[in-house]
Formats: sequence, C-alpha cells, structure tokens
Amino acid sequence: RLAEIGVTGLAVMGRNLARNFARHGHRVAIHNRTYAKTQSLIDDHGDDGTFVPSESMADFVASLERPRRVLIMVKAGAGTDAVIEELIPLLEEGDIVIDAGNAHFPDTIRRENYLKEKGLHFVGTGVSGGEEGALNGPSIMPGGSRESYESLGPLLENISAKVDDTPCCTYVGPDGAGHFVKMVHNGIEYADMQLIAEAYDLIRQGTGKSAAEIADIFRSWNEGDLESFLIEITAEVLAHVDAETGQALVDVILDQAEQKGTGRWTVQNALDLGVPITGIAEATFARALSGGVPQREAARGVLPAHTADWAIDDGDAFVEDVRQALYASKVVAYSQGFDQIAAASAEFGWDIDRGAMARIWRGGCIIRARFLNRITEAYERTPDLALLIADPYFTEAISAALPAWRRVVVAAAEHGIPTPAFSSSLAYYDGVRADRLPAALIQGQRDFFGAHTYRRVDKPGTFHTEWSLDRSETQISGGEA
Ligand code: NBP
Repeated sequence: RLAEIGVTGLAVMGRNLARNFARHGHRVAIHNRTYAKTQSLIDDHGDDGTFVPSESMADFVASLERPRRVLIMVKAGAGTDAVIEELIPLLEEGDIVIDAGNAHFPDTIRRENYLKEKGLHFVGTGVSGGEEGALNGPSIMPGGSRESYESLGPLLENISAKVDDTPCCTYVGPDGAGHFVKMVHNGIEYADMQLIAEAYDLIRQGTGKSAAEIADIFRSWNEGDLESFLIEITAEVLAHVDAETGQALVDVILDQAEQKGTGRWTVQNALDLGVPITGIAEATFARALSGGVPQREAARGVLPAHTADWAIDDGDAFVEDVRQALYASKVVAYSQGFDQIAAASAEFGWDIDRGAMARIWRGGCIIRARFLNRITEAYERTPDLALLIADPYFTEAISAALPAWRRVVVAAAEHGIPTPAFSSSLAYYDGVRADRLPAALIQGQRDFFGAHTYRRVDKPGTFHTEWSLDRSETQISGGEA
C-alpha cells in the first residue's frame, strides 16, 4: 500500500511531525538527506505506527499515493529550495508540496508562483509549538490554494492540537498567508515574553521579592485572565534552582536575549505596511538592547539614574497593579498584531479571518492562552472590527485596568525601571483614543521645509502656506466638492 503523506527532513521537527502522523493512523513515507536519521526514526519509534522509509528521493516519491502530499521540514531557506528542485522532476500535476519550516512569507509567495507554473500545489504552512507540539499536537497555519486544503486539511487537522474538540488548524488564505500569520504569531510571542519579563522585573525591584516568591505570583496569575502557556512556564523558570550555585537559575543566566529573526521580520513588514505594532517592535528592540554589549558597558555606572529609594507600602496592591498593567498591555500588543494581519490581508488579497486565527492559537502554540477565546468572540461579533481594543469586552477590560496601568508606568519611570513594552502600549492606547494628535504640527513643519502640503479640518483639498513669502495660503488640489 502507498503512503498517505511523506515527510522529508527528519531533524527534531520533521521526526516528531512524522511520528504524530503515524500515531494518528496515517501511513507515513519518510526521507532525509542523510539516511542515518531515517533509520534512527525507525529504530527508535518504529512502533508509533506505519512508516515507509526510503533512501532516495525517487523511492520516497514513488511510495506516495496520488495526489502526493510531500511535507518538507528542512532548514528554512536554501535547504527548502534545494529539496523543491529535487522534487519537481519526480512529481506530477496536482501533487501537493508542503513547506512546514519557518519560511519568510515572500519566499513562500515566490515558491507558490513557481510551482503553480509546473502544475503543482504549494502549501506554505506555519507550525507552532516547537518539538513538543510537533509530536503531540501543534497549532498549524496552512496557506496555499483552497483546493489543496481539501485534500491536505483533514490530515493536518488530525495531528493538530485540539481545544474543546476543535482542531487548532484551519485554512488561512492563498500563497504566503499561512507563513505570514505564523510570523505575526512569533512577533506577538516576543511582545508577550517582554511584557512578562517587565512585570517580573517591576515586582523584583519594587518589592524585593525573590525569584521563587515571584514564581508563586505567576502561578496564581495563571488561574485568572492571564492563564497561558507563557505565564505557566515563567513560573517554572523562576522557581528553578541552579544545581551548581544553589541560586535561582534566572540569576545566573546571562541577561542578553537572542533571536532567530521572526520578530525582526514582523517589525520590518509592519514598517512596510505602516502599521504601528509598538509592543512587538519594543520587544524586538529590547532584545537588541540587552545584547548591545559595548553600549551597555559604556553606560553602566556612568549614566546617572537620579531616582529615589523605592519604598512600596502595600506590596500586594503593587503586584495587583502590575498584573492589571500586564493584561492591558498584552491586549494592546495582540490588537496591534491583528491590525497587521488585517493590513496584509488587504494588501495581498488573502481574506484572513482573524477570529479563526485566534481560535487556532488556543492550543499547541507558544502563545496559547485563555483570553484568545475573547478575541475570537470579538471578531465573531464584528468580523470587520477596525480595532480589537474598541470591542466592548476589551474596552471594558482595559478601562478597569487603566488606573493601575498608569500607576505602574509612572512608578517605572520614577524609579528608573525600563518598561518599554508597558510604556509604549500605554502611549499607543492614549494615542489611538486621542481626539486630536500633534500630527497637525508635524504636517505644518513638513509644509514649512518641504512644501509637502496639508489638509484642513474645515474644508476639502490640500493646501500650502507660502512660508518664505507673505505666508498666504494657496490651495494646491481638491476644492469645493
Ligand atoms: P533544522 O532547521 O536543524 O534542519 C535540519 C534538517 O534540514 C535536516 O533534516 C537536514 O538534513 C536538512 N537539510 C539541510 Br540543513 N540542508 C538541506 C539540503 N540542502 N537538502 C536537504 N536537506 C537539508 O531542523 P529542525 O530544527 O527540525 O527545523 C526544521 C524547520 O522547522 C526549520 O524551518 C525551522 O525553522 C522550523 N522550526 C520550527 C519550530 C517551531 O516551533 N515551529 C521549531 C524549530 C524549528 P541532514 O540530516 O541530511 O543534515
């Protein structure tokens, strides 16, 4: 019998995805450039289900039923292109090539176009949840043609995480849509992690509590609105004691955050689309700042703080303020991420259902969280919602948290605690709700030095003031309607 799906690329991710398919009763063809990995999968986990191993790509392809479904899980970039080139001559019209690696979405658009010319379907899919998710149920975000989803979707839904029996996998949209949504997911993950780190830092510096005590606080937060995978693992990390020194592990880890680049892609794309995703951007820059060793060396002990001692009378009240500030900032970061998805969806014609994206992020992935249900409900109430935080549920929730949020940002500024994500989220909130913004002055300045023109509040058209002449105003375009 032929295999239903094939997986090529059997490092940690591919190996676990193949095992996941096998455990769900699918016959899985397996292949890896270096055969040893294929053999070790059979040796170690052959009893997970039915594997059909092949040494050569030709045998691998020949072992698949038609239309063939070939899932590539190799190192993103040149590795993916190399495998695609190898596959093309072996495949036939209507076959489906799936790239489940972390591809950048413009590459996915390019590959989809290229394979379409050859009569092949190309599905770029986001897969989140790391090693563990790949084995036990990831969140899956497939793009590509709807037609390919008919044949592939049921298999992917089978192996995905389930929340209330609903698969954390759905069709996202054409060509690069799936990888795009995965990219924004990762950006949101950066923001969420930075916000949690700021909350921890505020409590640590504000109250002097130990890492272990703060672990208990995060454990209790995980019972409420903030319940999520990231809060849960934060408690685990903070509670962990280093075996060598007996100190909290977090106190012996070097404080320089690294990144693989998806946060950077998210911010670069947001700049291209002109969407303010301040939470994600600040989180990405905060990692860069932490790794900016020469600058930190030059500043340490030299730049003054001019802060007074921080004496918090009521530690519990402060911790509760931080919890509320964290929740409000987090909602803003997600709201911004969903704005980016909406903007890209319009730009690329993807027609992405944002509520469905929140739904498939509820399980399997790193940002899985209880409050994603509230986001899905908000987009179900109003599918074309312009601003997530303007949905009544979130407006109310942020309104309740607002006094605490302002207190926390003030305290952080007064005591010299860097809270770029908390502070910028609050600035975004105040900016987006403002009746008038000082952008009017910026337009005036632009007109002054560059004759860039401005529009007026009281009549249509564009205008220019003759700044260097008599300062009279000229109408440049538009006019009485
Ligand atoms: P790696 O990213 O470490 O890639 C190793 C695999 O790529 C091996 O199977 C290797 O074959 C193969 N490969 C390479 Br490298 N170059 C190749 C080429 N030119 N032709 C054919 N095969 C090639 O594996 P991974 O950590 O399992 O990640 C796989 C993908 O999943 C990546 O895109 C990664 O970004 C993504 N990822 C996602 C998550 C997540 O949470 N979603 C986590 C980790 C990774 P070999 O054995 O012959 O060297």
